[in-house]
Amino acid sequence: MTGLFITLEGPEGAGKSTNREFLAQRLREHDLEVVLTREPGGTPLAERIRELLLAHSDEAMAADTELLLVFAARAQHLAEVIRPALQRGAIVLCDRFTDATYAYQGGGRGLPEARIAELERFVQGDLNPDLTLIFDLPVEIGLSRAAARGRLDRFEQEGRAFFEAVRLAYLRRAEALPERYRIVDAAQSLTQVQRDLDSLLPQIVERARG
Ligand code: T5A
Repeated sequence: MTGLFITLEGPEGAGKSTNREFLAQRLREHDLEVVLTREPGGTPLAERIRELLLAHSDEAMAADTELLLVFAARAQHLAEVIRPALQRGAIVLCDRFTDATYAYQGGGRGLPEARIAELERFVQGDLNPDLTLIFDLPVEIGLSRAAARGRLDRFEQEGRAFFEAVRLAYLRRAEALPERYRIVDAAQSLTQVQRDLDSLLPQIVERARG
């Protein structure tokens, strides 16, 4: 694999989608090939699994079903989009990846980390992000940004304790592996967040050029 795999993570409404576009534009100004994608989703089949995951339903979804659906979508996304892009040397900018599984299914739903790690090995082998940007912000700010956008999806309707656990799980992962993670203060104004991203740009460009 010669490309660069960058993931954007964080709780609801942290600004991942907004800043994914911004980063892609900046990297393209350096004549780098950027593939923008997201999870769950990123291929037609994986987007259909995303719909199942986010939709409200009369039947409660078991936590293990949720976990397996997330990894089923990921297997498809890796095969169809991520691995081919990395193999041809592109930068893959992915809105959420397996850190989200550790945060939401692990932290939020309380599933054992070892179960997630087992599926991670099975689906990804030794492929992991080269760099993960965690957009961190207090839960209430993120939820109010998400709520301002309209109807809440199945995850967004969870209570505050769920999202506090999600945030904590992200921060713990970043603390355990500081060389892979950068924490971005997403509670700041968008202008300031993007200034912080600009300051990370030279090292990303350098790594992408290998
Ligand atoms: N999920 C996902 C799992 O449970 N397990 C997994 O393994 C994976 C991969 C969908 C859900 O799936 C779950 C987690 C999620 O609940 P998603 O669509 O990526 O994943 O989830 P969301 O977090 O819901 O996406 P959002 O669109 O809500 O959040 P973003 O992308 O972080 O935020 P964004 O950029 O859309 O911004 C939200 C609003 O805030 C404004 C924007 O303009 C926008 O209106 N905004 C700011 N306002 C003020 N100041 C700033 N700095 C701002 N930045 C953005």
